[in-house]
Formats: sequence, C-alpha cells, structure tokens
Amino acid sequence: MTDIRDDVRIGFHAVFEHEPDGLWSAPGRVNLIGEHTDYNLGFVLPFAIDRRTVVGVGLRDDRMLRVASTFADEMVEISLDALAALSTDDTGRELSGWSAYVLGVAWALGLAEFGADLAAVPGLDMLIDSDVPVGAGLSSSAAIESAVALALNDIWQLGLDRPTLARVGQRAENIAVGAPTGIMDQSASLLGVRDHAVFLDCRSLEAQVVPLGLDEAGLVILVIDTGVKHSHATGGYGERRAACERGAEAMGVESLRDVSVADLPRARELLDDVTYRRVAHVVTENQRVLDTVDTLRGVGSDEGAPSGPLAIGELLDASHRSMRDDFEISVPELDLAVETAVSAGAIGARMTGGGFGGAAIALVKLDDLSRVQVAVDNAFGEHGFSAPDTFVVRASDGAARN
Ligand code: GAF
Repeated sequence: MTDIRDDVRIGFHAVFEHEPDGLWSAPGRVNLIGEHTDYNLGFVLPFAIDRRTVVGVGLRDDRMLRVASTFADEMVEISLDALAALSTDDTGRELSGWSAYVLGVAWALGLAEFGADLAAVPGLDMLIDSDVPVGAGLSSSAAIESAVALALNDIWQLGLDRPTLARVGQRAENIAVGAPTGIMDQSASLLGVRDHAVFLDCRSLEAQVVPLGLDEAGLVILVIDTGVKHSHATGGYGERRAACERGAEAMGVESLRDVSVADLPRARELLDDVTYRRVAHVVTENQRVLDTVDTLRGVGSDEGAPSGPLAIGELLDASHRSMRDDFEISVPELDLAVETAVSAGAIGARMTGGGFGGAAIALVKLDDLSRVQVAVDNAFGEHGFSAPDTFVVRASDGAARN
C-alpha cells in the first residue's frame, strides 16, 4: 500500500508537474459465495481484499479532466462540458480503454439520478496505480471505479453516501465500459470492513457486515489465479444474464429473487433444460448465501451443529459444482484448482467472480497452506497449464482517503 501511494505521488508529479491535493484508494474483492445472484436481485457475500487501487487527484483551474496511470503510456483528456454532453450511447462509444473506468464515473455522477452539476465543478488531474491483478476476477475495475467515485465525491463535495457511490460505479461499468454487471463488486469495494464479509441484499441494497472469524479458526483464504483472462463486456456473462431474465419472465416473476428452492420442480416443468439449469443455479446459490451467513454467525442451525468458517466448506464446494454443471461458467483450470485444493486438504473451494477464467478461492487451514499450494502448482504442471499465481488475501477495509 505504502509503495503504491509513493508511486502515485511520484508519478503524479512527473506527469502533471504539481502535487496532488489528495490520495484515495479502494480495494478489489473476493466473493466468498453468491455468484450471478446480484443482477437477479438476490444475496451476495463478498469481502474487500488487501489489494488496492490508488488515485491521486489534483484540482485544476480550468474545466479539463486529465487521466494518467503508472501502467499505460497514454494520458487521456476531455473537458467536463464535453463529458456532460455525452448521451448514454455516446458514452459507451467515446470512452474506451482503461480510462473509461475513470471518466465513466465522472460522467455517471452528472446523471440526474446522482445529481452532480458538472457545469459547476473544477477540472482535475488524476493518476492511477493498482496492485489488484487485472482479469483475475478480483474486481480490478470496481476498485478503480470506487476509488475515483469516493475521490470525486470528496473533492467536488457532492455528499453522496457509499451505497449511492456503488451505483455510480456500476453505471460507469454498465455504460462506459459496456459490461452488464450487477452491484456486488462496487459494494464490496466501498463497504468492506476488515475481517468481515459484506452480506448484501441486492434488492433492498441493505448491507450487513458478518465476521469471518478466520484468524480464530486458524484459516486463510488462498486465491488461485489461473491466469485465464476473461471480460464481462463480451459474450458469456451477458448470455447468462439474459437466460436468467428469460427464466424469470417464463415463471411470471420480476426477478429470480422471487423463486425459491421449493419452486424448482415447477421451473423444471416450465423451462427448457438450459434455462432451468441457469435458474436452478441462481435459486440454490441464493439459499447457499443465506446458509453461509447463518453458519458463520452460528444461528439458525440445529443445536450442536457445527458453525463458523470451518463449517462452510460444503457450501463452497456445492457452489462450485453448481457453477460448473448448471450455470456452466467454469473452465478446466478453475475446476482443477478447486478439485486439487480440496483433495490436498482445503476445507472448501470454489471459483470466484463472474467466471470464464479468473481465480478460484480455497479456504485452508494455515497448517495445510503450503501443501495445498504445492499440490495446485504440480497439478497445473501435470495438465500442461501455465503456472497459477497463488496468494493469501485478508478481508480488509473498503475505500478510503489516504
Ligand atoms: C462480476 C460482476 F461484476 C458482478 O456484478 C457479479 O455479477 C459477478 O460477476 C458474478 O457474481 O464480478
């Protein structure tokens, strides 16, 4: 963290030849459980991780926004007037590349719904750096959006709360980046609390934090980044979302949030096989989120039933099977990571994030950590897959001014 902040200060001065007025940062996230449930208005249980994006911001005395980063050579600039004049369609067309995550947030803040008067705010210089791996399913994009949303909210004195800033980031992602994603990632990045997961009801947007209790149980979360790159702006993600909407419509409900596990036999009668399996994943996944929250809190289960993080392994495993077999968003590398981690002693494992590549997570006893890491490395070698990047993440605080 300290290194990135120093890099941002130094980089900012080198590019813009003045000092930033402030630094803001926001984390990536791991989703513990609750995949593809957010846009179905269901439940998710992500946590913010100790990998962050930092943005340095300096006020200008004109109406330009200039954006640079430590990872791309180009500097992108646009006037606030031109940005404010972009229609929704133009925004997707005109803003592209990594700077769309930044400028898309400034654009979204100016929407009537969020109320910033882009005609009345000063121009800014912004420089971004990040240690959230890109394309790993750890929400590097939401980390940028959330850091920028919090920074602009502070420096332009907009007074928006964090759940609203999450919606601003989501709008940037949906329109400027063109990925039809839900609200989970920005919420985790903005609402995260150290050693806790964020239990979010994606219909009411009510969020509660749930203690993970990992240290007490001698557990860690190991990320296994397969290196298989994915993008949610193309292909599979949007298709899965469309299938869920089709399923909800056929069942006569507003969203799959309104379908329970007990309704699945009726769904099977009504829907074609593929749509049924997409629906079955979402419906059972919602239930698994609720069961995981209850298990972590030690409530709702039978007297004497195991509780706490040591008892959620089977829920994680079942979530992965559901994504592999019913939602069909896993890839061989993710399946191998999960199977190997569990065989080598992990309490549970699953792919995390939108799928089609990215990372798996394994819940592992500290004593078993090296064994699991070595087993996964060896298995990838034996299968001729590129070596995965494996690292432990800690549940961390959300976006902040630094
Ligand atoms: C991606 C999306 F950005 C989230 O909104 C969510 O749908 C997730 O995939 C799947 O759970 O991270």
